[in-house]
Amino acid sequence: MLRGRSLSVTSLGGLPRWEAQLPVEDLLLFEVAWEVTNKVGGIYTVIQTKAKTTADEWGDNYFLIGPYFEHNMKTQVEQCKPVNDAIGRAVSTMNKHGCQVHFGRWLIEGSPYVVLFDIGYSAWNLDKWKGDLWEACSVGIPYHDQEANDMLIFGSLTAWFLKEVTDHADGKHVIVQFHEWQAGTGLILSRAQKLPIATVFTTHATLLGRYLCAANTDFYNHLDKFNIDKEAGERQIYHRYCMERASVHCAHVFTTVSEITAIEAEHMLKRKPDVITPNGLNVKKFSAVHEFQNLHAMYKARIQDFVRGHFYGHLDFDLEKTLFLFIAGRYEFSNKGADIFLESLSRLNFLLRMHKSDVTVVVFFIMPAKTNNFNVETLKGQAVRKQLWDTAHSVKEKFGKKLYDALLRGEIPDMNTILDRDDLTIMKRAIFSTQRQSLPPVTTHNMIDDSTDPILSTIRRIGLFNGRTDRVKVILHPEFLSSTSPLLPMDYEEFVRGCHLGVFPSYYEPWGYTPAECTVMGIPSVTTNLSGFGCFMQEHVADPAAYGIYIVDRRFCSLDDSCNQLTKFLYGFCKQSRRQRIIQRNRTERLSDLLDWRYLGRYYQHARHLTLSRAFPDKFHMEPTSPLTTEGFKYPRPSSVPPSPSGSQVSSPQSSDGEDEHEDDRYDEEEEAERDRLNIKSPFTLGRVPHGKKKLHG
Ligand code: U2F
Ligand code: UDP
Ligand code: G6P
Repeated sequence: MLRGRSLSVTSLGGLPRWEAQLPVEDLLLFEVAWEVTNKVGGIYTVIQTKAKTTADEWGDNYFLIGPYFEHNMKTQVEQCKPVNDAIGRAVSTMNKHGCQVHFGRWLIEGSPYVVLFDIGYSAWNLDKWKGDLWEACSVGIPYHDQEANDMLIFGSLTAWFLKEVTDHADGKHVIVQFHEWQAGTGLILSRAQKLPIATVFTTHATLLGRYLCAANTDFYNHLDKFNIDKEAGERQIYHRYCMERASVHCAHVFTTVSEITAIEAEHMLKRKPDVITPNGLNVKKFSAVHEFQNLHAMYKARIQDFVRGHFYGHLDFDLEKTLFLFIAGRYEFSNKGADIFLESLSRLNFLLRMHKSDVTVVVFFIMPAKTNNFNVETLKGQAVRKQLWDTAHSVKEKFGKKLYDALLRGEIPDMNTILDRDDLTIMKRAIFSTQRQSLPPVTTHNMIDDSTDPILSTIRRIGLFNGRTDRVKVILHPEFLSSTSPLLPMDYEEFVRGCHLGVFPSYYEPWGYTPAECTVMGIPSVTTNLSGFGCFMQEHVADPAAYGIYIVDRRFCSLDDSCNQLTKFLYGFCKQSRRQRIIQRNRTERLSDLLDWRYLGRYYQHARHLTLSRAFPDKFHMEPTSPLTTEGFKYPRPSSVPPSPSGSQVSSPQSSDGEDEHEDDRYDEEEEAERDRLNIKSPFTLGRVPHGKKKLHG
């Protein structure tokens, strides 16, 4: 097995400053991932959101390599001819030799070039490629693991392609960044062939970390105690683990998405990452500062409508005093923290009832599971709501017409007779139709594994059945959201904007895009100190809770204490007035700059510098000089917050009893924002890589 150099971790704060910018016109940059144009999970979000800043910097010298799927190609890619000669030759040579390589522009922001390999079309060569991999690193792949076999085909095609490109690169140096073990075989095979490329391997999670956490092991306290080969073998992922570990050790530069995953990687993969590359987003700022608040109000109204239908016959709670909470993502019950969320909801329900709170909490679980479509009761709810709406509308029309006629005659109509007996009958029948024998359903779909489903089983155990007296109501929507859904026609972004709080108390979360996405939309969220995002916020924000980022401690305390802390956060959130929530949302949104690729992209730039200097030390003998000055960069505590908060409630915006004073608040908040702006330098102005004059080539 080829071994990369052993290097020290470069922490976020201590990122070195390079003397000059890379001469991108003399370089070619490739990023390889299974999720290029192919949405599976978070890596797609990384690549898709980063494309704009990378394409802006690299122009026509930036290419993404991924798998070809007909549907993805048809819907996302515009086919075109490669302008670059080396790429053009590589594509046509491979196509002449029995492959199907597609080239085009990915129709996303930045429209980067993509090279897509048809995996099935090249499967004829699998046995030979298995031999190549065995020769390169003595890793064999069992025939029944189709996914691993597909990854081998993908990697072999990638290495072949890179060979063709480097053979005709015309003096251009090539950097290739491979994401996750799925793309890693390409790296192993390229290095075995000694291709002249500078490589970066980025892991977004480790295979063993994911498996061991899902098995409910006390992972973080036993990091150095696992017999990793045995664990991988017992889970029948030994060959995948070998592919992952070989990729890590073959790379010139190894990176991961957070400090916490760096520690995990050091133990599970036996190499310390060289650079942490935190995940960013493509942040769009609205021209009007309060636009995102208006969007919240608009989409909240849509969620309220759904809730009206879902809880028909049981709408004895005030929707204006109802808070919408949600958890969303892959259905990994304990890794994603759905277990402690449910436990805390049960405690929250108790607290709200005990304190006779008039606040109701409706909690959505958006986690895909196997279903047999929507259930009848849920669909009926929306039909009943629509029927009531239609009844109200037709009675209103009749009423309006009679009123209008009376006014034309110069009369004030008699309100007691303006509605006739028929109208009253229609209305009474409409009300009768809202009677139901059962409680509002806990799930919107017929679940295939209803009796063993972990969320439903826990709900049964804690008894959160949407009863009238429950202040916490639960709705499991076991499918990702879509604007074409007949039930809740909203896409995920609209839904998030309409909610009050995202709750992501994950145990295993290398980064965690969901709370980051909430932040840039100005929606507060709960995260943990075991998620990359949570640790990043802890490092860069002085009082995260004041900014609407609640960080649950899942690392240094017991499960019960974590539940208590989460319950405290939730209860504190429920006690906020509308005014406080508006102020808090404004603060949350102010953190967006920190998560923008325009800022975080620099860590990728750094990794590229580093790999060039290691792969081609004669040409790129660049050594980092002074550290970048992001060290110690922190959003200060908001100016209106008392100096020493002792809990979430205190560090929340100042209390007010009024519920509808938001117009005034905007003024206060603008003042506060202005004061803070004077204190905070935007992260963009800190530690900019200077435009260097120095020539980089040796
Ligand atoms: C990390 O997340 P990943 O997306 O890399 O996690 P994977 O396990 O590799 O892929 C997502 C899985 O979820 C499934 C899909 C994959 O097995 O089949 N899935 C699904 O079944 N249905 C869907 O609609 C969506 C996904 C990491 F864990 C995060 O913390 C990071 O934020 C992320 C990016 O760095 O990488
Ligand atoms: N997501 C989505 N639709 C939904 C719920 C979630 O597209 O209905 C997306 C969400 O926007 C996020 C991703 O799923 O980008 C989950 O990413 P995260 O990093 O939180 O977890 P991962 O699945 O990568 O471990
Ligand atoms: C936004 C809107 C306000 C609305 C408020 C409701 O700020 O601009 O008009 O009153 O949302 O906030 P809430 O937290 O109660 O949903």
